[in-house]
Order: sequence, then C-alpha cells, then structure tokens
Amino acid sequence: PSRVFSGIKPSGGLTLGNYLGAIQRWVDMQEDPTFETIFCVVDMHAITVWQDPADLTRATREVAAAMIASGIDPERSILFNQCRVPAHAELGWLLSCVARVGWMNRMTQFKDKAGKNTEKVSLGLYAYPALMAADILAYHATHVPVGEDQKQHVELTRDIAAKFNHDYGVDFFPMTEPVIEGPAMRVMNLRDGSKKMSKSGESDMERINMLDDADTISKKFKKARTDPEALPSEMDGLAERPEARNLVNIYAGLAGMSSQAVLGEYGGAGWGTFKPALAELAVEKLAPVSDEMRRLLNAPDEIDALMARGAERAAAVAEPILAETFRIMGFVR
Ligand code: AQP
Repeated sequence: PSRVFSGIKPSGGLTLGNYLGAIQRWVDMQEDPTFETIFCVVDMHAITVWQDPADLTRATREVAAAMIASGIDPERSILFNQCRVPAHAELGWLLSCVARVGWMNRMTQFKDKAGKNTEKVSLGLYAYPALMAADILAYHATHVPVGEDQKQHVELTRDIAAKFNHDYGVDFFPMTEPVIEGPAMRVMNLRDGSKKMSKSGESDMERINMLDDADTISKKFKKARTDPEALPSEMDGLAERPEARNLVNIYAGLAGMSSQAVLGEYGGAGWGTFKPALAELAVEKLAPVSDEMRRLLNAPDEIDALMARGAERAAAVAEPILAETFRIMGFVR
C-alpha cells in the first residue's frame, strides 16, 4: 500500500500557511483508502533554533490539537510526536553518514534561515534535512505531502535513499514522492509577497495564525499589502502582482476552488470588496477549527495520551525498518 508521512514543527503558533499547505491536504489523504497515513509533530526539528522549554511544550500540544481539530483522526491515522520514537534520531545519524556535505550546502532553506550568520547557527539547523530523511524513510513512506518550500528536502531524501541502496547493494529504501498541489502550496507573507508566511516571521501582522480571532483576521487582511489595481479576470494579470496573487490563492485554498475560478467571480472587484469577502471566508473556515483547538488544549493530558498511543503504533512500524538498516550496514546489535 502507499504510505504517507508528513510532519509539522512545533516552533510557534500554526499559520494559515501550515493549514492550507499541509494539514488541510493531509485530511484529504487520510480519507483516501489507498493511503496509510502517519502524521508527526516533529519536535526535534523545532530545536534547530532556540525554543523556550515552556513554549516547546505548549506548541507541541497546539500542533497536535490543530491536526485533530482539522479532522486528523488519531485512530485512522497514526499521530504522535517525534521524540517519543527513538528510531528517528537513530536513523537520522545513520543517514547523516550517507548524506554528503555538498548536498546539504545546496539547501536553500538553510541559506534563507541562516542568512549571513552561517557560523552562529546550530549544527542541527544545517543537518536537519538528514533527520527529515530519517523521519520519512523510517516508515518507508512512499508519499510526502508538503508545501513548495519543502520540496528540495524531499528530493534530498530520495538522493540519500538512492545512495544508501547503491552503496550497500540493496533495494531497501523507497524513492519517496513529494506531493505538492493546490493553489495554496505556497502561502506568502501578508506584508511582503516575496517571502513565505512563516510561524517565526518577525511581525504578527504578516501571518494569519490558526488561533487568531475574527477581529484579528479581518484587521490583518485589511492591512495586508496590495496594489491600487482592481482584480483582473485572468491569472496572467497577476503575474507581476505577488501580493494580489497571494490573496487570490488564499481565497482559492480556503474555498476549495481554483484561483482562476476566484477571478471568475471577483474579476473587476476592488480591494474594498475582495478583502472583506476573504476575511469572512477565512473566519468561516477557521473559527470551528480554532474553537475545537481551544477545547482540546484545555485537556492537555488527553492530547498527551493520544500522542503516546500514536507513538507506540509508529514505533511498531519504524523499529523493524531501523533494525534491518543496522543489519544491512553490518552493525552487531
Ligand atoms: N507558507 C506556507 N505555504 C504553504 N505551506 C507551508 N508550510 C509551511 N509554511 C507554508 C508547510 O507546512 C508544513 C509544516 O512546516 P513546518 O512547520 O515543519 O516547517 P516550515 O516549513 O519551516 O514552517 P514555518 O511556518 O516556516 O516555520 P518556521 O518559521 O518555524 O520555520 C510543511 O509541509 C510546509 O511545507
């Protein structure tokens, strides 16, 4: 069967980018009977940049709550947090010894996140794509739904799998496919259409958080950067207008329609019409999810118990794959 693995870092409050680019699509995959689905709160990735311990604890539960509130069913899918399954860290080390430094040097996300400061960031930030490869390959996952920004890391996972198979003369790790689709595969920053919407971006005004209330959502869309032009009726008209395109794509992602269909409805409309409509749609979609998240977060013990059960199921899949990896490499255990 096809096996899906994906994860989210608990590195802050979740954004509309995480929701549209990841969680919403995971729910669709869970509903597809051809897929077995495994979703992980990748807490060990979060600490590649400093996390206050209390924030990490809170964000870990928030990510789990967001998944459950959005429709991830912890019975049908395997839902857990990464640190509970040691196979991730163990396979991460093995695969760090397969990955090449030259490959890591090409990772654009590292360059974006480290900026000019490459000497001062953690070694983990640099090495983390090898841990991500382990997350995926520990389950022999065949499909990884991700946003555009993560495509390069899934391609790296394939390179690592191929080199392992080649070096040890086996056909063991699968060639995992990234699954990237939909209008919201890259949700951009509301203040700068050339940057992606991120949990850890500087200003809260540049992102919609899943837990924002209706007033905050309206205010953020109202203040979102745009241009003075009305909306065109064709997508071509948005080619040089990144901020406008982003808002149209967000609308499309929330409404479950194509961006072209959104322009079919709103072509010719000004921002005074479109922004309030977008805010209303976002509130309509997010309010039930955030209400349920708040309810779940009032019972952290229940969330923890669910993740612990998920971790047992995850370990049952990953442990034999890890054991076989050690065996292939010649370890005496
Ligand atoms: N802006 C986005 N548009 C579409 N998809 C996005 N994703 C993240 N941002 C967007 C997708 O969400 C999943 C989980 O991402 P992550 O939390 O593991 O890491 P990230 O991509 O680094 O997310 P952030 O929000 O930018 O976090 P910080 O600021 O802490 O680094 C992935 O599938 C990702 O593609």
